[in-house]
Amino acid sequence: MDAAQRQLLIPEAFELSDLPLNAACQHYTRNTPGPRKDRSMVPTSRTTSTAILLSGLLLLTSCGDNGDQPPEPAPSETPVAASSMGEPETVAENLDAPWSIAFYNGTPLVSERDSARILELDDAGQAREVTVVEDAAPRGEGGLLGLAVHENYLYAYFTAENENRIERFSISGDPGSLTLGNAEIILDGIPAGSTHNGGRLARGPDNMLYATAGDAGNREDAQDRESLSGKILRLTPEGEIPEDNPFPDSPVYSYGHRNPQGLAWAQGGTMYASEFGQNTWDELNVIESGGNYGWPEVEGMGDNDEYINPVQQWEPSEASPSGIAILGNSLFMANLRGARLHEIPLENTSYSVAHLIDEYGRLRDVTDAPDGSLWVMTNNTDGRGNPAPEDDRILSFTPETDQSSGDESPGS
Ligand SMILES: [Ca+2]
Repeated sequence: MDAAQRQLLIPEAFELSDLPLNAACQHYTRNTPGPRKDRSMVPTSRTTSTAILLSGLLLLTSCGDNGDQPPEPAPSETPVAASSMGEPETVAENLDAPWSIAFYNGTPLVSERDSARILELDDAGQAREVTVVEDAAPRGEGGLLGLAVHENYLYAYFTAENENRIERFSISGDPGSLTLGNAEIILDGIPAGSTHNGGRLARGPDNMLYATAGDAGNREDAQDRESLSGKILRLTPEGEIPEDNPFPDSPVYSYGHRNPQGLAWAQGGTMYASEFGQNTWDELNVIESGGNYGWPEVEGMGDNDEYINPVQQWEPSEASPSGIAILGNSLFMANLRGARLHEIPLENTSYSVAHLIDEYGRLRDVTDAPDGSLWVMTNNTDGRGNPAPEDDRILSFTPETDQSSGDESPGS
């Protein structure tokens, strides 16, 4: 863990004593409860756990239903700030089980899981089919999943007949007539299943390609570093193994994951990933090279130093996270079953605010668009939702932060 990460992890938690507790209870959800009943949380070398627990107890003891408590004096400085989402603009509608958004020179490209189509959107939100990924074999949660762009290439993660695979295609042409070149395999042999295919792709700030691979239903594989499932993978743009990967000759960057589906980096390089839990806890993790995130030995927070704890956890009914994005001083997380967008302030990642609860149904992805807005993708047409006539949709929000509590927003 580098200094920047440590700063994010062990931060102003104790400054919560300065926060007006009623205000904190109103706006923030404490999502890092103590250990499960069969465990005892003991102070460990991970100061993080202790800090989170202590700050959790502080709020838990203060967030009852009693609204009669006298107001606390207002602080001179609020340690966390939430955004108001405002009214969205519709970017696109009538998409069919869309999964991911990537931008090529400002033009949005969208994947559809079951049709295996890659679409480009024009300024009016009209979708044009650029291609259908030929080898995709959609089934269950598998199909055409994540997209990413690096230079003049589009990368796609998809479920093929017997595996998950990453391919890339050269892009040429102008908006409205983009054309893809022949498929080039970047990585194949990622185990596939009817569930837990991972599938998010992202270009890191180091210009490497990152991919999330689920455990494909074989949970023990997540701890097997020889297996590609239950991992976050890191490759060069050409599909080679970077020399500074943590394990020799391996694309494995971190392991012990169940079904991670969101990737984002903060200014300064801290890497975040969202992850579906099984029955108990969904996770937001700070990803370290070579880190072991515990699945299937631990779901959510544990007390074993071998495993890196999430910075925050949620019950699946209130989360079930897929895509994440960072805008300004907040991380936003799209949630399927929870049908909401979580905002996690980067300066205190053990807190979150829930936006859009049940307003647009299941949410698959969120991304920071080139115009500085936040695009949110719904996921109601894949058989698990209750689609509105316009679904599925991409909506553009311009979140406004209530209070500034740190540096000027860097923008992104
Ligand atoms: Ca974990």
